[in-house]
Amino acid sequence: MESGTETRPKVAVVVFLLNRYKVLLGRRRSSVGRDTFALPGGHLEFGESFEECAAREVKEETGLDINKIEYLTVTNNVHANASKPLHIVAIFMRAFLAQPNQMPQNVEPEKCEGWDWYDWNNLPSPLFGPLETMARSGFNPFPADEND
Ligand code: 8DG
Ligand code: MG
Ligand code: MG
Repeated sequence: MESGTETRPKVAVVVFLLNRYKVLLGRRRSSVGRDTFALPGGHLEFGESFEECAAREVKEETGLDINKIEYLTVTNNVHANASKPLHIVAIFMRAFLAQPNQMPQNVEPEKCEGWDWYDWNNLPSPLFGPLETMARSGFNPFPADEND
């Protein structure tokens, strides 16, 4: 196998951080999905639970503390057009702010232009591919009883 080519899929954990009817999104500066709006998240580390990975990635990328972390769904994504082909199994979680008045910080400015809250009914464009596909399919990350 050519050096630098991935030989196995990677596992990523991605978080719908919910606040009223808004989600936290940031415009990516990373090579995969550059300039698109995406959720906080990153790669599962050895020995981590999905919940631990969600809390760690959100903290590392936004400085926010989250709770009520729950599994939602999984997608299988082959990014054939990336500079280096990538195959990612993405575990989607949802969570809420541990302290409701926390403000997101752009802790990794080399990877993200900044974080902001976006209304689920008025999402920015372009969304990162896997997120775009989910939103278009009618997927809704909010708990069934959340209606404000
Ligand atoms: P790490 O070094 O912190 O572990 O990784 P990262 O730099 O934070 O990874 P990432 O690219 O932000 O996320 C890993 C993969 O997750 C990404 O390459 C593709 C997949 N992924 C999706 N949807 C989303 C999404 O909405 N947001 C993020 N961040 N990743 C997503 O399939
Ligand atoms: Mg990360
Ligand atoms: Mg990330």
